[in-house]
Amino acid sequence: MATPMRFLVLGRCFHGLNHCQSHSFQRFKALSLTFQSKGAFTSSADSTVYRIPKNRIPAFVDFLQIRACGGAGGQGLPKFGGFGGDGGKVIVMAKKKIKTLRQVLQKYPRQMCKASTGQNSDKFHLLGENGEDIIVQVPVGVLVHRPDGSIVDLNQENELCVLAHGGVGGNHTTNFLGVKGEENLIGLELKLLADVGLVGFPNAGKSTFLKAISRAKPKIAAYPFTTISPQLGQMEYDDGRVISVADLPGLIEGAHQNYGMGIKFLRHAERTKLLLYVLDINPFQLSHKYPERSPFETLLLLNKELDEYGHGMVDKPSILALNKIDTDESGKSLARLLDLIKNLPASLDQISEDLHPSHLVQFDEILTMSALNNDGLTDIKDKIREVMDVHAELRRAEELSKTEALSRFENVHKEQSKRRLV
Ligand SMILES: Nc1nc2c(ncn2[C@@H]2O[C@H](COP(=O)(O)OP(=O)(O)O)[C@@H](O)[C@H]2O)c(=O)[nH]1
Ligand SMILES: [Mg+2]
Repeated sequence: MATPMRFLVLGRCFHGLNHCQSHSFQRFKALSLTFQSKGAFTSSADSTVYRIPKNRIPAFVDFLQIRACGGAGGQGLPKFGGFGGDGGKVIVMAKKKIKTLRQVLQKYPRQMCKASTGQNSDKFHLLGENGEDIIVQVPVGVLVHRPDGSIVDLNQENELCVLAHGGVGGNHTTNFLGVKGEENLIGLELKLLADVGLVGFPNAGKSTFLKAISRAKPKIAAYPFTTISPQLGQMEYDDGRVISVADLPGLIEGAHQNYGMGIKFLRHAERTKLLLYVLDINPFQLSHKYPERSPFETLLLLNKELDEYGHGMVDKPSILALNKIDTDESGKSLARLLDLIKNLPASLDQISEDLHPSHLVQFDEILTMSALNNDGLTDIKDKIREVMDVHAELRRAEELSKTEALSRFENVHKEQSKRRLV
């Protein structure tokens, strides 16, 4: 069933501030949300590190503030012209073995990293030794927000960035006094690096799918918001290839307008190579406050939410998985839905305008499955791989043609300058 279809959606995002049980947790969230909406935070506004209370560490930490203090320089010895050692630096380094920011928080519970001071000069050691650097190991995929607003992306093993330089050791230019080290408030933001992102409204069967195709053990239940933090799973193929899948929970109608918490997790989908839209083929009602939506309306709404979020979500390679086909014994519900999808955009006329996304997603494949009964999953796995490879090939060809065009241009340019010389 390979019906490529045009679907709608784009815009700005807002972040929801809710589901906070305590004041302190609220503050942490507010902080991380301020930072999310600003894209960076200023050192003046956030002069104190917000400490995550030890008894309330969230299961999934995707933003962490750290105070980084470079070591002070050691004192020089003016009498003998001795130099103090330089203070140590605080460095952050991406390491594959570190999987979460929670691990970083556990290692530095005070959210403070202080490098050691340079050694003072004395008459036996005229040149004081430099202070030791501190290397904070973080997961690959962390973005470092520096106080000047710049962002450093650590997406390769061993990539590093200096958070705070140490002070210079005392010497003749400093009157032999050691200089204080830098003190910076740094934001560490984790964006998961997964190949595939699962998007869908609550109860669609995302966690069930993730559990069925990987060894991940997400919580599954027949009520919305069972999964409250992103879950990662590895999907293995017979030839040994592994594709990682992230379940991004909680998208709901109006998420981009501050409802729910789903949009907060969408940033983890920004780096995925493919989005798998999981849609229940049965009508869906989040709660009595919301109207019941037909599967087609739910699909449009999902498209709309992703469009409003922006960041090119609707332009990503995507597959639509129509789930719970086991519940549709007569096949009527599925047939109706496919019919509506096939007749887009004409079928939009039957739907209220406020559900229309402004850009329709272009699905590479539309497939059916029953995540619960393991039905159709092999097909989906194969298609995911195929679509990812086709798009990777297209990207490569695009880049190649760009470089070729560039080198052709350079050759012409060289020829012309030669002619001018003659
Ligand atoms: N009949 C049926 N139920 C399913 C299927 N997939 C998921 N469910 C059920 O739908 C409910 C919500 O599933 P879950 O995976 O937690 O949804 P999520 O909120 O999208 O993660 C659970 O009760 C699942 O057992 C399916 O293919 N068929
Ligand atoms: Mg779930």
